[in-house]
Amino acid sequence: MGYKVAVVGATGNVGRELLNILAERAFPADEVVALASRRSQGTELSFGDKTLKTKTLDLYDFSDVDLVLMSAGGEISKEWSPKIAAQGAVVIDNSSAWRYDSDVPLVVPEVNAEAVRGMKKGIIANPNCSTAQLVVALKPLHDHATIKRVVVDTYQSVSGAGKDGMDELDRQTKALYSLQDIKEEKFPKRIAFNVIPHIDVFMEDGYTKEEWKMMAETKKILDPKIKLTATCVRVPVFIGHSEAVNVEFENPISAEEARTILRSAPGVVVIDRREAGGYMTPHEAAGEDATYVSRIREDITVENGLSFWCVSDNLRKGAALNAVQIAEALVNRGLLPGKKRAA
Ligand code: 11C
Repeated sequence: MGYKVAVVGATGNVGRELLNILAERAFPADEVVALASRRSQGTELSFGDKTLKTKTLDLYDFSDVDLVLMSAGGEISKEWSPKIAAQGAVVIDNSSAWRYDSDVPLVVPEVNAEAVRGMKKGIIANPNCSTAQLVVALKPLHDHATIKRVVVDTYQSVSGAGKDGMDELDRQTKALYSLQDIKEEKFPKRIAFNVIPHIDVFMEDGYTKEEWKMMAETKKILDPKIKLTATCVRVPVFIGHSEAVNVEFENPISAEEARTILRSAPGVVVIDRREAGGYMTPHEAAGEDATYVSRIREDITVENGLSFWCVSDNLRKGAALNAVQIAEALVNRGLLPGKKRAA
């Protein structure tokens, strides 16, 4: 018997990708239901070679659902995840609503799959996209040489801000080419042919929430002793987040050792030839599952330091793929028993 799976927020960027990935990876589901707000009722979505008609979240009865993949934002998750979990389904939530709750595991399977066993509220959190790819690359290096401090600068695509973000880049680019006025709606400044050093709200200390999330989530997933400082920047790329990462270790590690370690690390693909084009860009990572690492080199200004470049599809490893991998980790550990349903 397979599971009954509901995808909440199914019409969004990540929701659609969740349906794609469930189908691609042949997740053992007998039934997959697409749910969204009333506005989207009836919207047709692809699920493998099938078409699903979107149903309304408010009206849905979750009593025979085993697994809910939630990607409908923090407010909806705060309201619905506990209600759904109380009916016995496991919720894997893509928002930031539950990530920092000590009773909710925050999981990147390549890094801390066993943390799923710590689920106490029936909810498991998926990290922010910029954190997911970073910890996949850092984990094997941390195991080898113990990370002290990370300095990361991100180059984040507009799809991280949802479909509205993608539409704004598209609209502004067309307007520029046709000499029309540029309107800023989703982003605080023009994003077409520009970069914006601001993602999510500002915090009192001058960091943005996106930067704070990278720090807090890396500590929770990988190691609370790691110090991390981030500068998060929106760039005019549709899909794929990039990161320039500088790491200081307790113990020596050469660039060649790091390359060898990363080559056999789960979820990582090293593309690192020291020549024009011998590195990965977000355009090439879009639609792919891996976290790509390039430009690995020793930091000549510090003892035991490395710098590298890291790229991944923010809608896949940064969100939907990671959520489905968490579901697979539950299945593989017998932690998603499945409800008895009438035949
Ligand atoms: C962005 N990383 O690129 C954000 C999107 O906490 O899940 C994901 C926000 C989150 O804008």
